[in-house]
Parts: sequence; structure tokens; C-alpha cells
Amino acid sequence: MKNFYNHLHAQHQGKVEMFRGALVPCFEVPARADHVLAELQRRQLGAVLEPQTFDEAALTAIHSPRYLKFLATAWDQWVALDAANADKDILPSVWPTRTFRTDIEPDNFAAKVGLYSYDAGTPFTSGTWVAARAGAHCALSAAQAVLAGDRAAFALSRPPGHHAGADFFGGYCFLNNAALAAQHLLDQGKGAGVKKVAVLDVDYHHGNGTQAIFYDRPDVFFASIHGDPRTEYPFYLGHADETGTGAGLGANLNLPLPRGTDYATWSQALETALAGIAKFGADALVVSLGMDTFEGDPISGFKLTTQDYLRLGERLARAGLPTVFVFEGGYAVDAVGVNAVNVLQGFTSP
Ligand code: 6XA
Ligand code: ZN
Repeated sequence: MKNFYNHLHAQHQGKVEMFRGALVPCFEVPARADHVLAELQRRQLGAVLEPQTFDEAALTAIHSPRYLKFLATAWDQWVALDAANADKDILPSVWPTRTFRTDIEPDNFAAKVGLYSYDAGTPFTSGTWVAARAGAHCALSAAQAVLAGDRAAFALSRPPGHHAGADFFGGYCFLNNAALAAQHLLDQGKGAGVKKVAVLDVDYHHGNGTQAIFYDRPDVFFASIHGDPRTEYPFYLGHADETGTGAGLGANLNLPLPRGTDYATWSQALETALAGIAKFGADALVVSLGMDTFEGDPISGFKLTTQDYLRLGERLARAGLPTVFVFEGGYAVDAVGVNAVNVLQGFTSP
């Protein structure tokens, strides 16, 4: 399996995030990707490649031009306000909730940041745009490899993507890598017979961004297994009654589970998700591969073990679809490499 590694990921390195009422050191750290890379290399599980570059159109297929322009210029705007800002990350602090307008982009920088975000846990740093863009290119490159005939490919990148919407960041995510890969498979895959794509999100947290992007689309099926949003981030989306809208009705499947869920129960939800994907008739699969379902994860509540990830990989392989894996969450830093690579190993050599 080819692995597209975001060699610029460490340029995104947040200092602190708002967590349970306090500013705490960021959980989403560069060491996460470093550990996955080291484990891939240790097991020699395929070539580690730099991504191709893609033009703006591959990004505007998912994200609004207004949002992309903000991401590309945010850091310069921040430092132009005050040179001392260069030592501080941008952290959102004000948002337009119900009854406010979002059609007018404010001139005030803090207000602009709030327009394009939804939480105070996602710092924007000097290298965020460069890292996120290269990460998107990893996801697009992985999709490209699958279109060229590879059975599967892995986008090893951070920051993650599944919480990012068409025009907002949050949950440590800026560009929706899984959505970009899915759209690329559709846009470039006609010749290869790709007419319908499924995104399976196995991160602990509901992929609200991916769901929102594809909610009215009949050509992308979104299935997600995640902590119940009544108690778990991102709280305001991810319930079982969200089944799609308009032409996309029936193409969204949420499988929320309680804290404490182990693989015996989790894997039943996986069967439900894969049955939905099979019924939909997907020609290709994108897996939002979050490893924060691990029993040792510091901010999550499921109980999957290191061995379970081998079984997950084996089961995904049996779905029989060309598959793009996209790295998402997972904060038990010392275990994240072994766990992620176990999924890939289970998939390639069961
Ligand atoms: C709140 C927790 C964000 C969760 C990020 C994540 N700051 N998403 O892992 O998949
Ligand atoms: Zn997560």
C-alpha cells in the first residue's frame, strides 16, 4: 500500500486549546504522525511517498473560495494587527449563533475567525495553512493512486479533517481530507467506473463536517460510528435520526454508541455500516481512520484494543472495495502508530 506522508505536518503545532474550562496543551501534536510513520517504516508496509500537488479546483470542489482565502491569509492578517501576535496562536473566541448573520464577513479579525470556526479548541498557527494544504494533497494523492488501480492507499497527515465543513474549521480540523478524497474519486473516476463513493468514519468523534458536506448528495454515502453526541464532542450533530436530506435522503447513517463500548459491540455497528455501504452500491471507500476509539485514549471513551485494530483492517478488506485511508484523531501518542498500522496490516495481510 502506498502511504502519502505530509512532510509539512509539523508546521501546524498549536500551543494551547480550550478544554473543560481551561487552556491546556494541545492534544493534537506532531508526534502523532511521527509515530505512525515510524511504525510504517519499521514494518515496511509500503512506500512512503510525498504527495503530488493539486490546483485550487481540487479544494474548491469541497470548500468555499471565501473560506480558503481566509485560511490562506489568516496568519498574515493576525500578525499585521500586532507584530507581537507572531508568538501567539489564533484561538477563536466569538461566534455567530442562531439569529446572527453569516453572509457578511466582518472586518474585525476576531469576528472573522469566529465566522469560519465553531470551537475554541482549534488553534490556528503560523504553519497551519501550509500543513493543512499539504495534508489535503496527501488525501488527493491517495485517491489518485486508487484511481490508478491500487487496491488501497493511506494519507498519513495531520491536522485531521473530518470536523471541517465547507466553510468552517473546528475539532482540530481545517480542510476535510476525507471529503476531498471522496470528491476526487468521483470527479476523476468516471473512466474507472466510480459513480458512487462511501465514507466510513471510524473516529471516536462524529464527522460532522463530512456529514454536512454530503448531506444532500445521492452519490456519497456517509456512515459514522462514534460516541453519542449527547455526551461526546461535537455534541450538536451525529444522532441516529440524521439520515440525509433531499436527493441525499437515505445516504447518511449515524451509529452513536455509549462511552465504554468495546469491540464486541462496536464491531456490530461496523457490520451495520458496511451493510449500508453495500446496499448503497459504493464503487470505492474512504475510511476516516481515527484511532481515538483506543481504550487508552485520553479524551475519548471507547475500549478498543491494539489487537482489535487488526480485526478492523481485516474486516474492511473483506468489504472488497478500493479504499483510501485518511488519518484522523487518536491521542494516545505512544500507541497511535501501532494501532493505525495494525488496521493497514490487517487490511493488506490478514
Ligand atoms: C474537543 C475535542 C475535539 C476532538 C477532536 C477529534 N476539543 N475529532 O479527535 O475526531
Ligand atoms: Zn476524534
